[in-house]
Amino acid sequence: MNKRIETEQLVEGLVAGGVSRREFVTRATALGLSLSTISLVLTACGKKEAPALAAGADLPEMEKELNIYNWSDYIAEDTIPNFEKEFGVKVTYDTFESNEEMVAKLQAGASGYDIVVPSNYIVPVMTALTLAYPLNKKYIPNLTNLAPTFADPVFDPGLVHAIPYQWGTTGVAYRTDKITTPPDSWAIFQDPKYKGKMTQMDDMRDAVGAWLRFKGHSLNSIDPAELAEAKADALIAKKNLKAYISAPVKGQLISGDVWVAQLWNGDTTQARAEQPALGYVLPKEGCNIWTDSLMVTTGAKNKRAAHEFINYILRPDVGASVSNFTGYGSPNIEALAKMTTPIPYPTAEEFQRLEYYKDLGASGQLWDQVWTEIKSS
Ligand code: N2P
Repeated sequence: MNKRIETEQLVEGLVAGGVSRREFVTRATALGLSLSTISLVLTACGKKEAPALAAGADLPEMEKELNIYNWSDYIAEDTIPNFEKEFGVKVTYDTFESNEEMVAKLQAGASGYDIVVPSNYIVPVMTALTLAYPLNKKYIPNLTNLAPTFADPVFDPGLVHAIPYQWGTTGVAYRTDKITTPPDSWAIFQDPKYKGKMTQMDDMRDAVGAWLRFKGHSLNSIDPAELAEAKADALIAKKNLKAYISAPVKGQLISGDVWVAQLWNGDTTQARAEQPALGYVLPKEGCNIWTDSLMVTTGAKNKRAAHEFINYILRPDVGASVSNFTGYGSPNIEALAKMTTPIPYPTAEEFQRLEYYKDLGASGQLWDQVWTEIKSS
């Protein structure tokens, strides 16, 4: 059956009540609908099967286990062992490479994860999908350590579901011994001189967003003509790319298999510890800034331990040690003061080149289509 007709029938089933919300999410995901589209439809159809969760409910005594699902290379080596020792909690720790991978795992059900780490634009989507548990602030007194910029974020006003963990940018990492003039534009990926030595992120928002900015458009554009233009530019670049790959590209930058990679600032800093000939630039056309947050899942079996972990991360010394390892900015103002190389929040001038992702709403479907066409051609 044609995808459009199947999608329409699925939405009709949801509206008529023949298709449950859970079944809708499973089938819509299988049809390739974006998370933002799914959440938009669910929101429009009300939340009958998922009554609003009581915020601020009292939690039981500390549990003995905690299951965390975080981005790779995104915590200091001693953060988890120290928590386990101090609180007598056994932590199971798994990693993911993209927001989509993480949400898909939760939607599949029974993941067992108590804490996950979504990026800003995914927080409202997860809230609409009722995957996020409303936090009880009484168990998180260290919240007062958050810098004012992070204390009431647009993606979660009042910090109801998500507590800022790290922030960073998605720019360009390059080997300073191979590319002697710092690349100042996304145009580098279209230069055949470095064919086979370059990579872009394996992430729809990053890979397409770069080309939108390249032509002076917003990273959040939903204009079909602008997206068609971005697709054309992405395809010119694709001829020169070795792969679409995210965090794991670090090893290839270190070895010299890759010379130029679209990458996050902190992961570049981590790679630089092993390969000093690594630079990082924010292209002049602009790029993405993001905030990732700690979120307790609705299905968490260890909610008290999850709250305790968030409060622990918000300690100044723990926050500083996390950011010293990851190379990312800390939203914790007390931690910043203790960091070896504190990363200052961007100035207003720098912000003119930076943009946060926003949820794409129903246009997520158009983006999905553009990304699928880029990857398959
Ligand atoms: C972890 C970097 C994750 C940041 N390696 C993506 N928002």
